[in-house]
Amino acid sequence: MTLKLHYHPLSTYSRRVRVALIEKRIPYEPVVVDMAARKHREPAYLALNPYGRVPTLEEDGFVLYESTAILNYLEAIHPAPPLVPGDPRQRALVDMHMKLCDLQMTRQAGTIIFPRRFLPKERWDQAAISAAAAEIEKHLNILDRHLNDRTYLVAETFTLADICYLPFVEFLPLMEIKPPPAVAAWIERLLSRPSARETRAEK
Ligand SMILES: N[C@@H](CCC(=O)N[C@@H](CS)C(=O)NCC(=O)O)C(=O)O
Repeated sequence: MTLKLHYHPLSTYSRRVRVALIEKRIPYEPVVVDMAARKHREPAYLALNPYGRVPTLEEDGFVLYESTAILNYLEAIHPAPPLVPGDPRQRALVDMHMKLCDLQMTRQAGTIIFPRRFLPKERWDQAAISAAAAEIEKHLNILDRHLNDRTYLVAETFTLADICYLPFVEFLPLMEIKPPPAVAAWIERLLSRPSARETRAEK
């Protein structure tokens, strides 16, 4: 059984999966998709993932995309060490936070991170960037109240919910968003993990 991960080193969503693979010590074959050369838009890759996005996981003919689905699959096939709590309520809370991360943070972050990383300033949509930043700030204030007396999002252990946020919170300085105190402390905990250091994007 060989796991192949099609990814890009600068991709935030791919980094979620790379972090989980490292945390769980799962061997895999990394396959870099040369997005600068538009390989993700070519028929060979679209045959795997018709949305032309990374990451995509491939395992003996089984193909899975969407980072959160991949995270849940890795948890199912490699339950140890666990990245979700066994208790059904705690597990449901992990799912809730994973969903909220995509709804309240990553979509908005994409509006800011992509142009700031990859486009010249003249092409930035400042109104869209400001609106997205305001939404993220509102969300971080909610998270701050939640994290006030907690180490991680759920059950005092590092879970898939924290992993979902990890690649995105690294870009708060680039987004010119200052995290409130409990969020800042949590971010420091996340980014100091060896799996975070090992997968840090260059840009
Ligand atoms: N919802 C997807 C998002 C994946 C995604 O948007 N990946 C970006 C790279 S970080 C991508 O492939 N973008 C290329 C494109 O949309 O053309 C997931 O969770 O995997």
